[in-house]
Amino acid sequence: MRGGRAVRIVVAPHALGRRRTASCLRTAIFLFLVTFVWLQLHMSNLSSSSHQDQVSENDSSQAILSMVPQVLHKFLTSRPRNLSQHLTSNFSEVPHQLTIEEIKRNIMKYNSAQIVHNEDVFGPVQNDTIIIVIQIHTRLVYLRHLIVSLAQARHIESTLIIFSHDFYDEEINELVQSVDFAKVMQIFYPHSIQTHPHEFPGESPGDCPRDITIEQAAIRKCINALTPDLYGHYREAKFTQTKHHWWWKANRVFNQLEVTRNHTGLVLFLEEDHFVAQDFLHILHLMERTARVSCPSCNILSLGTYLKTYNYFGDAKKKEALRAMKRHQTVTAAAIPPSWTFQVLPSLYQHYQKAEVTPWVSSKHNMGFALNRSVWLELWSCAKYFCTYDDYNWDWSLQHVSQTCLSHKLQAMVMRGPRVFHIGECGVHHKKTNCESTGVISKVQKVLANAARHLYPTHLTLTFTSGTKKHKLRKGNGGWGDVRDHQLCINMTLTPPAR
Ligand SMILES: *[C@@H]1O[C@H](CO)[C@@H](O)[C@H](O)[C@H]1NC(C)=O
Ligand SMILES: *[C@@H]1O[C@H](CO)[C@@H](O)[C@H](O)[C@H]1NC(C)=O
Ligand SMILES: *[C@@H]1O[C@H](CO)[C@@H](O)[C@H](O)[C@H]1NC(C)=O
Ligand SMILES: *[C@@H]1O[C@H](CO)[C@@H](O)[C@H](O)[C@H]1NC(C)=O
Ligand SMILES: *[C@@H]1O[C@H](CO)[C@@H](O)[C@H](O)[C@H]1NC(C)=O
Ligand SMILES: *[C@@H]1O[C@H](CO)[C@@H](O)[C@H](O)[C@H]1NC(C)=O
Ligand SMILES: *[C@@H]1O[C@H](CO)[C@@H](O)[C@H](O)[C@H]1NC(C)=O
Ligand SMILES: CC(=O)N[C@H]1CO[C@H](CO)[C@@H](O)[C@@H]1O
Repeated sequence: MRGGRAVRIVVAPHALGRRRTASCLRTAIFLFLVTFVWLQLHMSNLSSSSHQDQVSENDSSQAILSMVPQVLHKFLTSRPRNLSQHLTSNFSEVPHQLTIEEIKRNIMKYNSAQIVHNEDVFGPVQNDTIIIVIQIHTRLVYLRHLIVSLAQARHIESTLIIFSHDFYDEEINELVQSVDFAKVMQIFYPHSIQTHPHEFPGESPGDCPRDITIEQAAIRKCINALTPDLYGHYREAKFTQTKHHWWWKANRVFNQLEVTRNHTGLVLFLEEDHFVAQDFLHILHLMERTARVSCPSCNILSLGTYLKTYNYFGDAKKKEALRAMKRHQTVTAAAIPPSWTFQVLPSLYQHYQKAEVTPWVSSKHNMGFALNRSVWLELWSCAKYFCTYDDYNWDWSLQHVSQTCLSHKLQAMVMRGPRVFHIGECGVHHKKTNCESTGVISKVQKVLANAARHLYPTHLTLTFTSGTKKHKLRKGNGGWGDVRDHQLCINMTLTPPAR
C-alpha cells in the first residue's frame, strides 16, 4: 500500500507523465532508487521503534528534518532564490508586490475555475472520497509540517485536500501547488481583511473604537454605536475573520463546489497548525464503520482530543488569556504557552483502539473532526443561530447551534489516542516571526515514533459517557455583536443547496 503510493508519486510525474530525454529518465531512475531505498528502510522498520532512542531531547530543525523522509524535505524548505540573478540585477531582489486589485482578481479567477489538481494521476472525486478541508491564514512553517504529515499518511492518495485561504500569498500558493500526493484544490475566502483593509469586514473609518462606552459611541455617532458585544466592547475586525472564514468554507465545500455536487462521504476539518498521525484515514474509516453498526446517533467523528495534561487554552484560562491578549496586543502567545507534558502521551496509546462517545464539546472536540452532508444540512438550516450568537469563536458557535437548534444534537465519537495534534504555539493573530517555534513538532514526531506499533488497530471499543454539567451552555465569549457581522455571515449562507 505504502510502496504503491510512494512509487507512484515520485515516478509518475517524471517518468510516465512526460516522455522526455535521457537525462529526464536518469533523474527518474535516480529518484526511483532513492524512493526504493527509503521504502526498504521504512517497510522493514515501520513497526519497530528502534530509531526513537537516537533522538534525544533535541528540538533543533536538524533533528526535526532527521525524522522526515528525504523525499519530503522539499515541502519544508522554500525554493532557493536564484542567486546569480540577484547579483546581477538590482530589481529581482524584491518580488513584485501584488496590489489589492490584483489579489482580488486572482481570488476570483481561482474560485471560479475550481481546478482540481492531480486528478489525472489519482482519478476523479467519488461520492465517498474523503475530503480534507484545511483552513489557512499565514502560518507557513506549520503548514509545511502539516503537509509533510499528510504526505506520510496511508491512503492519502485517495483523498481530495481543499486548502481554504483567507490570505493570498505567492509562497503559500507555491507550496500548496507543489503537493503531489493527493488531489488538491484551493479556495479563497473573498471577504478577507487583506482585500478589505479600509472597509468592512476590515476596519472602516467610521467604526467605533473597541473600548469606548455606548454613551461615548452615541455622541460620536460611529457606525456600530448601537451594537457593542455582550461585554460592552465594539467590533475588532481581526477577531471576526476566523469565524466568517470557517462558515464561508463549510458553505462553499458542501453547497457550492461542482466537484462535491454528488458527495455524500466525510469531510474532515483541519487547520494549518495541525499534524496528523499516519493512520488517521484508516481510523476515520474504522470510526465510520463502527458508528454505522454501534452508534447510529454519532454524527461527528473526532480524531483529536486535548489531553488533560495538554492544557491548551483550557476554558477559564482561554478567556483570561484572550482578555490579556486584547488588552496588550503586543503580548505574544509565548506568554500563554500551552503546557505540554508530552511524557504522558505515549501511555495514551494503551488506549489506541478506544473511542469515547460523548456530546460534542467545542473546547475539547474542535480539532480534526469529520461530518457528512446530511449532518451539515442540519447545521446549515440553523445558520441564523450560528451567525447571530455573540461569540467570535466558530466552535463555541457550533456548540450553541447543537444545543439550541439541532433536532439531533452533535454526538461525537472521539479517539482516546489522538490522531491529530496541535503544533501551533502561536495564535492566528501573531506575527510570522514569532511563530517559527517548532518545539512541539519535534515532540509530536517522537510521540508518534514511540506509538508506531500501536497504530492501525483493527477494531474500536466504545465507551459511552453522558455530558458533564460543566459543559452546559453559557454566555458567549462576545466579539460578535455587530449586525454587519451577523448579516455577512447570513449572506454567505444564502446560496441554497439545491440538489
Ligand atoms: C541537536 O542536533 C544537532 C544536529 O543533529 C546538533 O548539532 C546539536 O548539537 C544537538 N543539540 C543538542 C542540544 O543535543
Ligand atoms: C538562474 O538565473 C540564470 C540567469 O538568469 C539562469 O541562466 C539560470 O538557469 C537560473 N537558475 C535556476 C536554477 O533557475
Ligand atoms: C544597482 O543600482 C545602482 C544605482 O542605481 C547602480 O549604481 C549599480 O550599478 C546597480 N548594480 C547592479 C549590479 O546592477
Ligand atoms: C455512490 O456512487 C455509486 C456509483 O456511482 C452508487 O452506486 C452509490 O449508490 C453512490 N452512493 C451514495 C451514497 O450516493
Ligand atoms: C453528479 O451526478 C450526476 C447524475 O448522476 C452526473 O450527471 C454528474 O456528472 C455528477 N457530477 C459530479 C461532479 O460527479
Ligand atoms: C451521514 O451521517 C449520518 C449521521 O452519522 C448518518 O446517519 C448517515 O447515514 C450518513 N450519510 C451517509 C450518506 O453516509
Ligand atoms: C447582505 O446582503 C444584503 C442583500 O443582498 C446586502 O444589502 C447587504 O449589504 C449584505 N451585507 C453584508 C454585510 O454583506
Ligand atoms: C536501517 C535500520 O534501522 N534497520 C534496522 C531495521 O530493523 C532491524 C531489526 O529490528 C535492524 O536489525 C536493522 O538495523
